[in-house]
Amino acid sequence: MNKRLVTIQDISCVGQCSLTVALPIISAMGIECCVLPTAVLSTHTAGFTNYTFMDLTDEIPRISAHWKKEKIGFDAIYTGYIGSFDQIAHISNIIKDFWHEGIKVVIDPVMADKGQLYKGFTMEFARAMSQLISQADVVVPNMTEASFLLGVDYVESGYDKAYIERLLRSFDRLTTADVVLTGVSFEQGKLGIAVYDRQRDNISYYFQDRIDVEMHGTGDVWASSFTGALLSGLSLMEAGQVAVDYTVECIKRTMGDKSHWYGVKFEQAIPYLIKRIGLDG
Ligand code: PXL
Repeated sequence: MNKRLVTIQDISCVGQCSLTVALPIISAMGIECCVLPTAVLSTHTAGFTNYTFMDLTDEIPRISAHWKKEKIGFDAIYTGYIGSFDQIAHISNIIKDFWHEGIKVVIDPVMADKGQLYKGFTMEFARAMSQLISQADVVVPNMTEASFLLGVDYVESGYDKAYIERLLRSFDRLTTADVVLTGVSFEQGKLGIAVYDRQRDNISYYFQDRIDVEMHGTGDVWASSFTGALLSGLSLMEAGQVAVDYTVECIKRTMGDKSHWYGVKFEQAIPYLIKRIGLDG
């Protein structure tokens, strides 16, 4: 059955993140991937300087109004990097306008990592994002984003399962969504996800061996493959595992090439991803 998704985030023309990652990955997974670009940048903002930026905020309601008129509907809405309060307000309206029974709204609250907000993001923005996630079915923050959404101090390491479970259950006051927390680590050599399945009232974990390199765009690779896997019918945990394993494959294919510092070579691992979700036969 054809599934149609719309992803709402910027297009960074060079840099292997946001739309240039979501569109190919989700399409390769056999899902029709419509796009709603929120801005056009010449590159992403992490490591490049003097990048161009064209804001498309005013186009967002015009584009969605046209879709409404054409009676276009979606099986899922997946949001990533969002640049402003106005964009959050438009996206909130789109989720209301396009909502129907069975739609999956996946919100990746892209705004921070390693204890720090990304360039241009503020605490007020984090508060607005914490309101937007009330409209989600699944939220996929990293540890830093979870802390900003909940208004608690970021803890880098040394926490235990009880801490993670408290953190996940704190989302109950913001949203009824399932939460998949990324970047969880209880021991130095392992890194993975904590999956809070609200319907089953269950929290479970999945880890891979930690690869000691930092690479841009891995959050978007993870979230795109997770969303594609979820929409393909995998459970929350299965989708999370596929996304972790695919992200690791992408990192392995990029390591050792010092010139490739701005993203991961996710394209080369697409055959692996397709095989994992059983679409290769
Ligand atoms: O990968 C998230 C992302 C998306 N879009 C832009 C970014 C970043 C991360 O820095 O700069 C423009």
